Amino acid sequence: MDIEKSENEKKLEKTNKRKCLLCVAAIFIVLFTSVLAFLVFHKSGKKAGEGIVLRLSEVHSDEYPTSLADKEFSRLVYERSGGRIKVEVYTDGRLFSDEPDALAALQAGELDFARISSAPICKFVPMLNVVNLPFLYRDDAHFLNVITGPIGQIFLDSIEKENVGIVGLCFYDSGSRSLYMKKEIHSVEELEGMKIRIQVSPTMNDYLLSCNATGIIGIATHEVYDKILNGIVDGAENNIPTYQTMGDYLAAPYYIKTNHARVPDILVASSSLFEKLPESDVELIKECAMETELFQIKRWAEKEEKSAEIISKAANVVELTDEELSGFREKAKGVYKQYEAEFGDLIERIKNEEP
Ligand code: BDP
Repeated sequence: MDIEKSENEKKLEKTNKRKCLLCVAAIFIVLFTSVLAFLVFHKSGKKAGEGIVLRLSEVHSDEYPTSLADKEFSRLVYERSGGRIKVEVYTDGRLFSDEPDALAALQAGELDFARISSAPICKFVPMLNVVNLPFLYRDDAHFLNVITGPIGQIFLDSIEKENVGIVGLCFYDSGSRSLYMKKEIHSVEELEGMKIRIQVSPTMNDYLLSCNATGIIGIATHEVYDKILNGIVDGAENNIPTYQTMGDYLAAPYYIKTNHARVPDILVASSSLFEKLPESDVELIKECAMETELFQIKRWAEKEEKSAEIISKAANVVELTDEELSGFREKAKGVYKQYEAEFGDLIERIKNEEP
Protein backbone atom coordinates (compact mmCIF):
# COMPACT_ATOMS: atom_id res chain seq x y z
CA MET A 1 0.00 0.00 0.00
CA ASP A 2 2.78 2.34 1.05
CA ILE A 3 4.74 1.48 -2.05
CA GLU A 4 1.66 2.14 -4.26
CA LYS A 5 1.09 5.49 -2.60
CA SER A 6 4.61 6.58 -3.09
CA GLU A 7 4.46 5.56 -6.77
CA ASN A 8 1.30 7.63 -7.20
CA GLU A 9 3.03 10.47 -5.49
CA LYS A 10 5.96 10.07 -7.85
CA LYS A 11 3.58 10.24 -10.86
CA LEU A 12 1.94 13.34 -9.44
CA GLU A 13 5.35 14.92 -8.90
CA LYS A 14 6.32 14.14 -12.50
CA THR A 15 3.10 15.70 -13.88
CA ASN A 16 3.61 18.77 -11.68
CA LYS A 17 7.20 19.13 -12.86
CA ARG A 18 6.05 18.89 -16.51
CA LYS A 19 3.37 21.53 -15.89
CA CYS A 20 5.97 23.75 -14.26
CA LEU A 21 8.37 23.37 -17.16
CA LEU A 22 5.58 24.20 -19.63
CA CYS A 23 4.72 27.28 -17.58
CA VAL A 24 8.34 28.48 -17.54
CA ALA A 25 8.61 27.84 -21.29
CA ALA A 26 5.40 29.79 -21.95
CA ILE A 27 6.58 32.74 -19.82
CA PHE A 28 9.93 32.66 -21.60
CA ILE A 29 8.28 32.69 -25.06
CA VAL A 30 5.99 35.61 -24.12
CA LEU A 31 8.93 37.60 -22.69
CA PHE A 32 11.16 36.82 -25.65
CA THR A 33 8.57 37.89 -28.23
CA SER A 34 7.80 41.13 -26.33
CA VAL A 35 11.51 42.01 -26.10
CA LEU A 36 11.89 41.21 -29.79
CA ALA A 37 8.88 43.35 -30.70
CA PHE A 38 10.22 46.19 -28.55
CA LEU A 39 13.65 46.02 -30.20
CA VAL A 40 12.23 45.85 -33.71
CA PHE A 41 9.97 48.81 -33.01
CA HIS A 42 12.75 50.93 -31.52
CA LYS A 43 15.25 50.00 -34.23
CA SER A 44 12.94 50.95 -37.03
CA GLY A 45 11.27 53.75 -35.06
CA LYS A 46 7.98 52.78 -36.69
CA LYS A 47 4.64 51.97 -35.20
CA ALA A 48 2.17 50.45 -37.67
CA GLY A 49 -0.51 52.93 -38.66
CA GLU A 50 0.73 55.59 -36.23
CA GLY A 51 3.45 57.29 -38.21
CA ILE A 52 7.04 57.34 -37.04
CA VAL A 53 8.20 57.88 -33.47
CA LEU A 54 11.88 58.80 -33.10
CA ARG A 55 14.01 59.50 -30.03
CA LEU A 56 16.48 62.32 -29.35
CA SER A 57 18.94 62.25 -26.45
CA GLU A 58 20.09 65.42 -24.65
CA VAL A 59 22.16 65.76 -21.46
CA HIS A 60 21.10 69.28 -20.52
CA SER A 61 18.04 70.29 -18.53
CA ASP A 62 14.72 71.27 -20.08
CA GLU A 63 15.26 75.03 -20.32
CA TYR A 64 18.90 74.92 -21.48
CA PRO A 65 19.39 76.52 -24.95
CA THR A 66 20.20 73.24 -26.69
CA SER A 67 17.12 71.56 -25.14
CA LEU A 68 14.96 74.44 -26.39
CA ALA A 69 16.46 73.92 -29.85
CA ASP A 70 15.83 70.16 -29.70
CA LYS A 71 12.19 70.83 -28.91
CA GLU A 72 11.96 73.40 -31.69
CA PHE A 73 13.43 70.80 -34.07
CA SER A 74 10.82 68.29 -32.92
CA ARG A 75 8.02 70.84 -33.38
CA LEU A 76 9.15 71.73 -36.91
CA VAL A 77 9.49 68.10 -38.00
CA TYR A 78 6.04 67.23 -36.64
CA GLU A 79 4.42 70.23 -38.28
CA ARG A 80 6.14 69.91 -41.69
CA SER A 81 5.50 66.18 -41.90
CA GLY A 82 1.80 66.77 -41.23
CA GLY A 83 2.09 64.92 -37.91
CA ARG A 84 3.66 61.82 -39.50
CA ILE A 85 7.05 62.10 -37.80
CA LYS A 86 7.26 62.59 -34.06
CA VAL A 87 10.61 63.23 -32.39
CA GLU A 88 10.50 62.57 -28.67
CA VAL A 89 13.07 64.68 -26.82
CA TYR A 90 14.64 63.14 -23.70
CA THR A 91 16.47 65.86 -21.75
CA ASP A 92 18.60 65.62 -18.57
CA GLY A 93 20.47 62.58 -19.81
CA ARG A 94 17.40 60.39 -19.20
CA LEU A 95 18.29 58.23 -22.23
CA PHE A 96 22.08 58.56 -22.21
CA SER A 97 23.87 60.59 -19.55
CA ASP A 98 27.25 60.06 -21.19
CA GLU A 99 27.65 61.47 -24.71
CA PRO A 100 30.09 58.81 -26.01
CA ASP A 101 27.39 56.23 -25.11
CA ALA A 102 24.76 58.19 -27.04
CA LEU A 103 27.16 58.34 -29.97
CA ALA A 104 27.69 54.57 -29.89
CA ALA A 105 23.91 54.04 -29.82
CA LEU A 106 23.47 56.28 -32.86
CA GLN A 107 26.14 54.32 -34.69
CA ALA A 108 24.47 51.03 -33.77
CA GLY A 109 21.09 52.31 -35.00
CA GLU A 110 19.62 52.08 -31.49
CA LEU A 111 19.03 55.81 -31.16
CA ASP A 112 17.76 58.23 -33.83
CA PHE A 113 19.12 61.65 -32.81
CA ALA A 114 21.40 63.15 -30.19
CA ARG A 115 22.40 66.66 -29.36
CA ILE A 116 25.95 66.29 -28.15
CA SER A 117 29.22 68.17 -28.12
CA SER A 118 31.35 67.95 -31.26
CA ALA A 119 34.30 66.79 -29.10
CA PRO A 120 33.52 63.06 -28.82
CA ILE A 121 32.94 62.85 -32.60
CA CYS A 122 36.54 63.90 -33.33
CA LYS A 123 37.74 60.37 -32.64
CA PHE A 124 35.77 59.20 -35.71
CA VAL A 125 36.02 62.32 -37.86
CA PRO A 126 39.58 63.68 -37.71
CA MET A 127 38.76 66.92 -39.54
CA LEU A 128 36.45 67.95 -36.72
CA ASN A 129 39.47 68.37 -34.42
CA VAL A 130 40.21 71.56 -36.33
CA VAL A 131 37.00 73.27 -35.23
CA ASN A 132 37.96 72.62 -31.59
CA LEU A 133 41.60 73.76 -31.70
CA PRO A 134 42.58 75.87 -28.68
CA PHE A 135 42.69 79.65 -29.16
CA LEU A 136 41.53 79.44 -32.78
CA TYR A 137 38.88 82.16 -32.82
CA ARG A 138 39.23 85.88 -32.18
CA ASP A 139 35.79 86.28 -30.62
CA ASP A 140 32.12 85.19 -30.63
CA ALA A 141 31.40 86.73 -34.01
CA HIS A 142 34.36 85.00 -35.65
CA PHE A 143 33.34 81.63 -34.22
CA LEU A 144 29.68 82.00 -35.19
CA ASN A 145 30.58 83.07 -38.69
CA VAL A 146 32.63 79.91 -39.10
CA ILE A 147 30.12 77.40 -37.75
CA THR A 148 27.06 78.88 -39.49
CA GLY A 149 28.75 79.56 -42.84
CA PRO A 150 30.30 77.52 -45.67
CA ILE A 151 33.17 76.31 -43.45
CA GLY A 152 30.65 74.95 -40.96
CA GLN A 153 29.03 73.05 -43.81
CA ILE A 154 32.42 71.54 -44.75
CA PHE A 155 32.70 70.20 -41.19
CA LEU A 156 29.13 68.85 -41.19
CA ASP A 157 29.69 67.15 -44.56
CA SER A 158 32.94 65.62 -43.32
CA ILE A 159 30.94 63.68 -40.72
CA GLU A 160 28.72 62.00 -43.32
CA LYS A 161 31.71 61.39 -45.62
CA GLU A 162 33.61 59.45 -42.97
CA ASN A 163 30.84 56.87 -43.04
CA VAL A 164 30.92 56.17 -39.33
CA GLY A 165 27.20 55.73 -38.75
CA ILE A 166 26.22 59.33 -38.07
CA VAL A 167 25.11 62.42 -39.98
CA GLY A 168 25.80 65.95 -38.69
CA LEU A 169 22.68 68.14 -39.03
CA CYS A 170 23.64 71.54 -37.60
CA PHE A 171 25.93 73.26 -35.11
CA TYR A 172 24.87 75.01 -31.93
CA ASP A 173 26.69 77.72 -30.00
CA SER A 174 28.40 76.52 -26.86
CA GLY A 175 30.36 79.69 -26.07
CA SER A 176 33.92 79.47 -24.93
CA ARG A 177 35.39 77.15 -22.35
CA SER A 178 37.56 78.12 -19.38
CA LEU A 179 39.17 76.22 -16.53
CA TYR A 180 37.60 75.97 -13.09
CA MET A 181 38.94 74.59 -9.87
CA LYS A 182 39.05 74.81 -6.08
CA LYS A 183 41.82 77.41 -6.01
CA GLU A 184 42.73 80.61 -7.78
CA ILE A 185 45.46 80.42 -10.40
CA HIS A 186 46.80 83.05 -12.80
CA SER A 187 49.50 81.30 -14.78
CA VAL A 188 49.83 78.21 -16.92
CA GLU A 189 52.72 77.12 -14.67
CA GLU A 190 50.31 76.82 -11.74
CA LEU A 191 48.32 74.31 -13.77
CA GLU A 192 51.25 71.87 -13.75
CA GLY A 193 50.50 68.49 -12.22
CA MET A 194 46.76 69.09 -11.99
CA LYS A 195 44.16 66.55 -13.07
CA ILE A 196 41.49 68.25 -15.12
CA ARG A 197 38.28 66.56 -16.26
CA ILE A 198 37.92 66.93 -20.01
CA GLN A 199 35.53 65.66 -22.67
CA VAL A 200 36.70 62.82 -24.90
CA SER A 201 38.66 65.41 -26.86
CA PRO A 202 42.01 64.71 -28.53
CA THR A 203 42.86 68.43 -28.86
CA MET A 204 42.11 69.20 -25.21
CA ASN A 205 44.02 66.15 -24.09
CA ASP A 206 47.07 67.30 -26.05
CA TYR A 207 46.72 70.88 -24.87
CA LEU A 208 46.75 69.87 -21.20
CA LEU A 209 49.74 67.61 -21.83
CA SER A 210 51.64 70.54 -23.23
CA CYS A 211 50.69 72.48 -20.07
CA ASN A 212 52.18 69.61 -18.01
CA ALA A 213 48.73 68.76 -16.66
CA THR A 214 46.58 65.67 -17.21
CA GLY A 215 43.21 65.49 -18.93
CA ILE A 216 40.89 62.96 -17.31
CA ILE A 217 38.20 61.43 -19.51
CA GLY A 218 35.37 59.03 -18.64
CA ILE A 219 33.49 61.46 -16.39
CA ALA A 220 30.09 62.47 -17.74
CA THR A 221 29.11 66.12 -17.43
CA HIS A 222 26.59 65.27 -14.66
CA GLU A 223 29.33 63.69 -12.57
CA VAL A 224 31.85 66.54 -12.65
CA TYR A 225 30.58 68.27 -9.49
CA ASP A 226 30.89 65.09 -7.48
CA LYS A 227 34.34 64.17 -8.80
CA ILE A 228 35.75 67.62 -7.98
CA LEU A 229 34.12 67.61 -4.56
CA ASN A 230 35.65 64.24 -3.78
CA GLY A 231 39.09 65.16 -5.06
CA ILE A 232 39.09 62.64 -7.94
CA VAL A 233 40.02 65.58 -10.20
CA ASP A 234 41.38 69.03 -9.34
CA GLY A 235 39.07 70.83 -11.72
CA ALA A 236 37.37 70.84 -15.10
CA GLU A 237 36.75 73.17 -18.03
CA ASN A 238 33.52 74.33 -19.59
CA ASN A 239 31.41 77.32 -20.57
CA ILE A 240 29.67 79.45 -17.92
CA PRO A 241 26.12 78.13 -18.57
CA THR A 242 27.21 74.51 -17.96
CA TYR A 243 29.36 75.55 -14.97
CA GLN A 244 26.25 77.21 -13.53
CA THR A 245 23.44 74.79 -14.45
CA MET A 246 25.32 71.65 -13.43
CA GLY A 247 26.18 73.32 -10.09
CA ASP A 248 29.92 72.75 -10.62
CA TYR A 249 30.68 76.21 -9.15
CA LEU A 250 29.64 74.87 -5.75
CA ALA A 251 32.53 72.37 -5.83
CA ALA A 252 35.02 74.53 -7.79
CA PRO A 253 34.37 78.17 -6.95
CA TYR A 254 37.20 79.66 -9.09
CA TYR A 255 36.39 80.17 -12.77
CA ILE A 256 39.70 81.10 -14.46
CA LYS A 257 38.87 82.96 -17.67
CA THR A 258 41.27 81.30 -20.06
CA ASN A 259 38.62 81.11 -22.83
CA HIS A 260 40.91 78.49 -24.29
CA ALA A 261 38.53 76.75 -26.70
CA ARG A 262 35.19 76.97 -28.44
CA VAL A 263 33.70 73.53 -28.91
CA PRO A 264 30.41 73.77 -30.80
CA ASP A 265 27.54 71.53 -29.88
CA ILE A 266 25.93 69.60 -32.68
CA LEU A 267 22.70 67.83 -33.59
CA VAL A 268 23.41 64.39 -35.06
CA ALA A 269 21.27 61.70 -36.66
CA SER A 270 21.87 57.99 -36.97
CA SER A 271 22.80 56.90 -40.52
CA SER A 272 20.67 53.75 -40.10
CA LEU A 273 17.62 55.95 -39.63
CA PHE A 274 18.37 57.92 -42.79
CA GLU A 275 18.89 54.69 -44.74
CA LYS A 276 15.39 53.59 -43.78
CA LEU A 277 13.58 56.84 -44.51
CA PRO A 278 12.54 58.05 -47.97
CA GLU A 279 14.82 60.77 -49.38
CA SER A 280 12.07 63.38 -48.99
CA ASP A 281 11.84 62.77 -45.21
CA VAL A 282 15.62 62.93 -44.85
CA GLU A 283 15.59 66.31 -46.61
CA LEU A 284 12.71 67.52 -44.44
CA ILE A 285 14.60 66.55 -41.26
CA LYS A 286 17.84 68.20 -42.47
CA GLU A 287 15.99 71.42 -43.32
CA CYS A 288 14.21 71.59 -39.95
CA ALA A 289 17.48 71.02 -38.08
CA MET A 290 19.21 73.82 -40.00
CA GLU A 291 16.39 76.17 -39.10
CA THR A 292 17.03 75.63 -35.39
CA GLU A 293 20.63 76.81 -35.65
CA LEU A 294 19.89 80.54 -35.41
CA PHE A 295 17.05 79.86 -32.96
CA GLN A 296 19.57 78.20 -30.59
CA ILE A 297 22.22 80.90 -31.07
CA LYS A 298 19.75 83.55 -29.83
CA ARG A 299 18.74 81.44 -26.81
CA TRP A 300 22.41 80.83 -26.08
CA ALA A 301 23.23 84.56 -25.93
CA GLU A 302 20.38 85.10 -23.46
CA LYS A 303 21.41 82.16 -21.29
CA GLU A 304 25.09 83.12 -21.29
CA GLU A 305 24.19 86.56 -19.95
CA LYS A 306 21.93 85.17 -17.22
CA SER A 307 24.45 82.54 -16.13
CA ALA A 308 27.29 85.10 -16.05
CA GLU A 309 25.20 87.24 -13.72
CA ILE A 310 24.47 84.34 -11.37
CA ILE A 311 28.10 83.22 -11.39
CA SER A 312 29.45 86.72 -10.76
CA LYS A 313 27.60 86.62 -7.41
CA ALA A 314 27.93 82.93 -6.51
CA ALA A 315 31.54 82.17 -7.53
CA ASN A 316 34.87 83.91 -8.21
CA VAL A 317 35.49 84.82 -11.83
CA VAL A 318 39.24 85.30 -12.29
CA GLU A 319 40.09 87.66 -15.17
CA LEU A 320 43.60 87.17 -16.57
CA THR A 321 45.93 89.88 -17.82
CA ASP A 322 47.14 89.73 -21.46
CA GLU A 323 50.51 88.56 -20.21
CA GLU A 324 49.02 85.75 -18.13
CA LEU A 325 46.85 84.72 -21.06
CA SER A 326 49.76 84.65 -23.47
CA GLY A 327 51.33 81.91 -21.30
CA PHE A 328 48.23 79.78 -21.89
CA ARG A 329 48.19 80.62 -25.62
CA GLU A 330 51.83 79.73 -26.08
CA LYS A 331 51.16 76.13 -24.99
CA ALA A 332 48.62 75.64 -27.79
CA LYS A 333 51.27 75.89 -30.53
CA GLY A 334 52.32 72.26 -30.22
CA VAL A 335 48.73 71.09 -30.64
CA TYR A 336 48.42 72.87 -34.02
CA LYS A 337 51.53 71.13 -35.36
CA GLN A 338 49.76 67.77 -35.38
CA TYR A 339 46.96 69.04 -37.60
CA GLU A 340 48.83 71.41 -39.88
CA ALA A 341 50.12 68.79 -42.29
CA GLU A 342 46.65 67.50 -43.16
CA PHE A 343 44.44 70.48 -42.45
CA GLY A 344 46.79 73.49 -42.74
CA ASP A 345 44.72 75.17 -45.49
CA LEU A 346 41.49 74.78 -43.56
CA ILE A 347 43.08 76.22 -40.41
CA GLU A 348 44.34 79.22 -42.41
CA ARG A 349 40.92 79.68 -44.00
CA ILE A 350 39.32 79.80 -40.54
CA LYS A 351 41.88 82.25 -39.23
CA ASN A 352 41.25 84.56 -42.20
CA GLU A 353 37.49 84.34 -41.96
CA GLU A 354 35.82 87.72 -41.39
CA PRO A 355 34.85 89.42 -39.13
C1 BDP B 1 28.83 71.17 -22.55
C2 BDP B 1 28.13 70.58 -23.74
C3 BDP B 1 27.70 69.17 -23.44
C4 BDP B 1 28.86 68.34 -22.94
C5 BDP B 1 29.59 69.06 -21.83
C6 BDP B 1 30.86 68.30 -21.41
O1 BDP B 1 26.99 71.36 -24.05
O2 BDP B 1 27.15 68.62 -24.60
O3 BDP B 1 28.39 67.13 -22.45
O4 BDP B 1 29.94 70.36 -22.23
O5 BDP B 1 31.84 68.93 -21.08
O6 BDP B 1 29.28 72.47 -22.84
O7 BDP B 1 30.82 67.07 -21.38
